[in-house]
Order: sequence, then C-alpha cells, then structure tokens
Amino acid sequence: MLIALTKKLIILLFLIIVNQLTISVCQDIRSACDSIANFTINGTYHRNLNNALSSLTSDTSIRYGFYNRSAGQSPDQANAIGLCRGDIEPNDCRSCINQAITTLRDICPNQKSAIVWYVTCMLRYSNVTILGNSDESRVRWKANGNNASNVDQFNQGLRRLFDQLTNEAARGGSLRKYAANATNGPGFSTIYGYMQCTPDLSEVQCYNCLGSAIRYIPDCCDGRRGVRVYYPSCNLRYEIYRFLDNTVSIVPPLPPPPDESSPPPPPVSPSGDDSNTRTTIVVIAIVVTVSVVMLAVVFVCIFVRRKRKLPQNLVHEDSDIDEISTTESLQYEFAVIRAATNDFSDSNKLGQGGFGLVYKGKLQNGQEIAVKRLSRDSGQGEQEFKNEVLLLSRLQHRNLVRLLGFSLKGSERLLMYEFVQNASLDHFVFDPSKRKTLDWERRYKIIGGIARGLMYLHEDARLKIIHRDLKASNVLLDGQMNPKIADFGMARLFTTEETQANTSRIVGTYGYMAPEYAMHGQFSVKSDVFSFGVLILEIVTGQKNHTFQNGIMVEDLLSYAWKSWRDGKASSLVDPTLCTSSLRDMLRCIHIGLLCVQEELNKRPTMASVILMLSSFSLTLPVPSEPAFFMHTSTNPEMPLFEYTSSTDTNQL
Ligand SMILES: *[C@@H]1O[C@H](CO)[C@@H](O)[C@H](O)[C@H]1NC(C)=O
Ligand SMILES: *[C@@H]1O[C@H](CO)[C@@H](O)[C@H](O)[C@H]1NC(C)=O
Ligand SMILES: *[C@@H]1O[C@H](CO)[C@@H](O)[C@H](O)[C@H]1NC(C)=O
Ligand SMILES: *[C@@H]1O[C@H](CO)[C@@H](O)[C@H](O)[C@H]1NC(C)=O
Ligand SMILES: *[C@@H]1O[C@H](CO)[C@@H](O)[C@H](O)[C@H]1NC(C)=O
Ligand SMILES: *[C@@H]1O[C@H](CO)[C@@H](O)[C@H](O)[C@H]1NC(C)=O
Ligand SMILES: *[C@@H]1O[C@H](CO)[C@@H](O)[C@H](O)[C@H]1NC(C)=O
Ligand SMILES: *[C@@H]1O[C@H](CO)[C@@H](O)[C@H](O)[C@H]1NC(C)=O
Ligand SMILES: CC(=O)N[C@H]1CO[C@H](CO)[C@@H](O)[C@@H]1O
Repeated sequence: MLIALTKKLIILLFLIIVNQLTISVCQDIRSACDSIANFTINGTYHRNLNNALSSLTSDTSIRYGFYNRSAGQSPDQANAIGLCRGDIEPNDCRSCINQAITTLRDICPNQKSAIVWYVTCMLRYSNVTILGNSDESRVRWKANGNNASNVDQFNQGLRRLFDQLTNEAARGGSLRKYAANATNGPGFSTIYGYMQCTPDLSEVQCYNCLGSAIRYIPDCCDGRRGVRVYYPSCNLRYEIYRFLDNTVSIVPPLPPPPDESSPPPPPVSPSGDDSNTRTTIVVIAIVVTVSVVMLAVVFVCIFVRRKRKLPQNLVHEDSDIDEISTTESLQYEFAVIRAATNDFSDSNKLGQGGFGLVYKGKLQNGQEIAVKRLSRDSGQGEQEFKNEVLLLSRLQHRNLVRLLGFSLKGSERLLMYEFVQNASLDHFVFDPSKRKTLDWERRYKIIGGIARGLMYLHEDARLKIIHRDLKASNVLLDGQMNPKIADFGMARLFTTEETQANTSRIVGTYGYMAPEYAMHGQFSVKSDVFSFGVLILEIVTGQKNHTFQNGIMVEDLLSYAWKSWRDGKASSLVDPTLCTSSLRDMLRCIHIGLLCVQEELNKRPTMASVILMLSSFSLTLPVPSEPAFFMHTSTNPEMPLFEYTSSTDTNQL
C-alpha cells in the first residue's frame, strides 16, 4: 500500500518534471524589451496591458495556437499576441504563453513593447498595432555549433525544403501559417524543419518575412547543421534530427537511416500498469537523474535571468561584431606599407582599379594585403578622409572585401584591404578555358553571394551605400571561390564635384550603367540593381556586357537576352560550357536578370526581393518589360546575332 502510494507520487513527480522540461526550456529564452517607450507603473497603459495579458489565453476554443488581445484606447492601447509552434497541443500552448507572460513581466517591468521567444511559443506586446503588420525589426538566432558534413549538399537540401515550406506556410490561411517537413541531406542524413508566420499576416507578408529569415542564415550560421531564426512575425528552425512533437506525419523522401549524431529521443513517461519493484527502482533512478538535471537547468536559468536583468542592450546581444572604433587603430605608417609592397614595385602590381593602382603586400606579421594607391587627391581634408575610411572599415560582410586600414602622407593616400586569393570574376567568366572551371553550382553561389553583399550595402549597413560601379572586375573570388565585392563606397571618399567631373571613369563601364545614371547622372540603389542584372546575365551566358557585332547587325547582351526570353528561346543564352541539368535554375536567373535591367527603375526589384526570388523557386516572377537600351532591329531577324567567342557548340536561333 505504502509502496503503491510512493510509486504513484514518484510517477506524478516524474510527469511534472517531464512536463516542465518540454514546456519551459529556460536556456532557450530569447527576449527583448524596448526601453525607448516606458510606461508608468499603475498608469493607464499598465492597466490595459494587464487586462490584455490576463485574458490572452482565456479562449479555450482556439485550436491553432494563435492568441490576440487588445485593451484600452489609443494612445494607451495595449496589444498582445501569443503564437505557438504549429505542432503544439492547445493546453501546452497556453501553458507556454502563460509562462512567457510571467517572464516578460519580470524582465521587462515597465516597457511598452516587449517580446520573448521560447522553443515552442512566443509572446509579444506593444502599444502599436500588431495585427496585420509584419515586423522584422528584431532578430534572434541560435545555431548548432557543428557544421554540416557537406555544406554544399546540405544547402541544396535546405533550399528544397525552404522552397516547399515557405510556400506552404505563406498560403496557410488566416488561422495558421505553419509548415513542417523533411528532406534528404548529404549522405544518408535527413534535414527536418518548420517555418511559421503569425497568421494575421497576408500571404505576401509571410513570404517576405520568411525570405528575410532565410537570408539571415548565411550571415549568422552558414553551414551549421541546426539553426533557428526568430523574427517577431515569423520564425524557422531546422535540425538533422526529429525535434517536432508530431513528426509522425512528416515522412522524408527516403527512409532515414540511423544517425549517430542525433541526440537521444526525448524522455517518454513510463506506463503505469506494471507493478514489479524493478520498474520502481528504474523510475527512481530516472527521477533522481532528471531532478539533478532539472536543478542544473534551474541554476542556469537563474543565472541567465540575472544576467538579462542587467541594463544591457538586449537587441544586440546576439550579434558579435568587433568594432574598431578609432581611426588610430586603422592608420598605418606610410613607410610600413611601402615596405610591405616592396616600394610599390611592378612585380607586386595586381592591377589597375577604378581609382588607382593596386599592389600586393605582406605585412611584417606575415599577413597578406592588397594596397590601393589612390591616383588622385580625394579632395577631402585629412579628417574627413579618415572619418570616411573609418565608416567603410565598419562594413563587414563575407561578400565584401574588407578594408583594413589606410595611410596618409602628403598627397599620398593608400587604402589597405584584405588580400583576396583568386583574381576577379571577369578573369573566369570571360576566359574561354577558365570559365569551364566555373560550373553552375559555383556560378549560382557567386550570384547569390554578390546579391547578399549588395543587399548589405543597400539595406543592412548602417550607412546606405550605393556602389555605382558594380561589374565583373569588381567582384573578387577568394580561395573557395566565394565572391567579394571590391571598391564599394569609393564615391564617399571623393567629394561629389570631383566624382561627377571626371566622367571618363563612368564611360569606362558604360555597359553596366542604368540609363538614368548614364544619361542624367542619377544614381540610386536601383542603378546598382541594374548593374547587378547585367552581371547575372554575363555570368549565365559567359558573354560580356558590350555589343556583339555580326555583319551589319549590332546588338547588346540585354536586348538579345530579352528577345530570346520573349520568344521562348532563353535556353539558347546559357553558356554552352555549362551542363544543362539545372536549366530551370539558369532560366530563372536570366529572368531575374531581365527584371533588374528594366528601363523603368520602379519596376526593378530591390536586392532584398532579388534574394527572395533566388531562394524561393516557387515564387512566381513578374514578366519583365523591355530592358533599357533595347535596340529595335527590323532587318532580317532570322540571322544569328549571337556568337560564342570560344565554344565549338553550334548555337542556332
Ligand atoms: C525605461 O526604463 C528602463 C529601466 O526599466 C531604463 O533603463 C530606460 O532608460 C528607460 N527609458 C526611458 C526612455 O526612460
Ligand atoms: C501599484 O498598485 C499596487 C496595488 O494596486 C500597489 O501595491 C503598488 O504599490 C503600486 N505601485 C506604485 C508604484 O504605485
Ligand atoms: C506608443 O508609445 C510611444 C512612446 O510612448 C509613442 O511615441 C507612440 O506614439 C505610441 N504609439 C501609439 C500607436 O500609441
Ligand atoms: C565551421 O565552418 C567554419 C567556416 O565555414 C569554420 O570557421 C568553423 O571552425 C567550423 N566549425 C566547426 C565546429 O567545425
Ligand atoms: C514533404 O515533402 C515531400 C517531398 O518534397 C512531399 O512529397 C510531401 O508531400 C511533403 N509532406 C508534407 C506533409 O508536406
Ligand atoms: C483576435 O481576437 C479576436 C477575439 O478576441 C478574434 O475575433 C480575431 O479573429 C482575432 N484575430 C486574429 C487575426 O486572430
Ligand atoms: C583559387 O585559389 C586557391 C588558393 O589559392 C587555389 O587553390 C585554387 O586553385 C584557385 N582556383 C582557381 C579556379 O583558380
Ligand atoms: C580622369 O580619369 C582618367 C583615367 O580614368 C585620368 O587619366 C585623368 O587624369 C582623370 N582626370 C582628372 C581631372 O582627374
Ligand atoms: C562596353 C563596355 O562597357 N565594356 C565593359 C564590359 O565589361 C568589362 C569588364 O567587366 C569592361 O572592362 C568593359 O569596359
């Protein structure tokens, strides 16, 4: 009798602990309080917020895990939402949200807006309307410390999975925007994932939010074997093991073989109908172990909470950017750099860039550098020049060539960059023999990398930078053939008058210039998008920007590409050295390139939408209009207009 009672108690305790474990995984809290807008304790907003929060989960008929409540009138209206991961049962969902309410009251005691993410739910409130507005203003992420075994194959699998999930989640309807599935990873592994938006978003808003989350991955956690990205309006997660509650319904394309790297399955509560004492002992052992683990977890939780309570800027806690904050640490003695480049000897010359000669150098500590010796006075005072260099040196992205320092002596101005091992993209794409080394996978990665670097300049960087001279020779390739954009921000280093006065530089890259820039000197992010479009077309076709001549017909790449696309012959554009197994992807890239080079700049997509188009293959693309510089040729349209300079393949229209 006593034994039976003890056993029941132990099982009860066990169930409580297991329940706690699944619901309150404390170490996974991600939170943010907006300390710009505070409310007064016991004031109107506080009362409204309490009303909204206390009734948030009161409707027990809700089955899809999305709760919303508003209380009071503007300007003191409090709006709150709670969202659970799509696989969570309603009861567990409400417990998770209620726990989140307690947590936020604790860590954000007087902030009008706050948000917390748990593994299985999130809670958010604000005095600003939440429903119907997509919010990507904050991001939190968490990644498995280990890399995937074969990053390329892994990313291919992920792309497939993301494609399917983005679509399915976005189309989910007004109750639920959630999708989960699995796909094959490298070897015999399986990648499991889900994507979710708050269901109040429109389909397009959800698409865009998930697109941002996908784009965030290369910057935070490229190649990691498990990643979570949380935005206020959407989130995603993938792992190489089953982590969702009802993965029963998720069947990967092939049966997944055992995977040693997967963690053990979650603890299962024992069934209570066996009454021999061995079981009891086992249960006690488990309970003791679990209790110890729980104690440790609670300890960690308390510690983490303590830390979170410190007045720190929570918004940036995850981003780990080393900022160089003084020009002193960037400035090098002229003599040091001169020595590093062997007194700017010809043998160290790497080439001629837009603003001067570039030399290879080696610092005394062995670090290889590239030095640009500016060929003319920037027209800026020393301090302004230093400030600009400081700003540019803070731009850090894997697809940008990093500016490491500078040197000033009299009228000499040197810029010191990281050394990028392989030559520029034009050396590969336009070289008859070398372009064979660039297979489609590589080219596709290069296109994506350039797009991300450019988007960082346009949107992510604290300064909005328009490159103005994006072209194949300004894209460098590192040892792994990752692209890095060079020469960005140069316009900032020169006074405006000077840049505009020397028009010869602009003429040099005419083929990449948007018409409004070429003709009226107007530049904007959309003129960079135009140049990017030209670059995509060049990469896919292996052809240069400039005009092709064939007898009496003169036509440029853009017009030719557009016509072929219009006539349904776009596949004839593809570089014949490429194996056409990925023709669909190539045609999509041509399509995106054509969208970028449209004459009307409002029709050109932003870099953010370009990246979304590149990553979501099921997103329907608009029909491109005629590109700028389209030349209407009426004579003999049957004549072949387009010749590959180096290939023996015949390429008839
Ligand atoms: C809001 O309150 C927090 C402390 O709770 C404080 O650190 C912050 O400076 C306050 N912000 C404003 C704008 O008063
Ligand atoms: C707010 O109200 C509660 C109870 O209504 C009271 O205990 C507390 O002292 C009040 N706080 C302030 C700062 O007025
Ligand atoms: C929310 O609060 C902030 C700060 O008190 C205020 O500036 C803003 O106007 C409020 N917004 C709304 C919609 O009431
Ligand atoms: C993962 O890959 C990155 C480079 O892609 C490397 O810097 C890092 O050390 C790798 N981590 C592990 C645990 O292998
Ligand atoms: C999961 O993906 C596979 C292959 O892409 C597909 O056949 C299946 O229908 C998907 N399952 C769900 C539940 O969406
Ligand atoms: C928000 O909650 C109200 C009831 O409180 C409900 O009628 C409405 O449909 C909810 N909105 C969404 C987008 O779920
Ligand atoms: C790129 O550079 C790396 C390291 O210098 C080299 O091993 C590789 O062969 C180069 N790739 C090409 C295609 O030249
Ligand atoms: C303009 O640039 C060209 C080369 O690009 C150079 O030869 C010329 O000196 C420059 N003119 C001025 C005024 O800087
Ligand atoms: C006509 C024209 O603009 N040609 C440019 C094409 O691209 C190469 C390098 O990428 C430039 O050097 C040419 O000036």
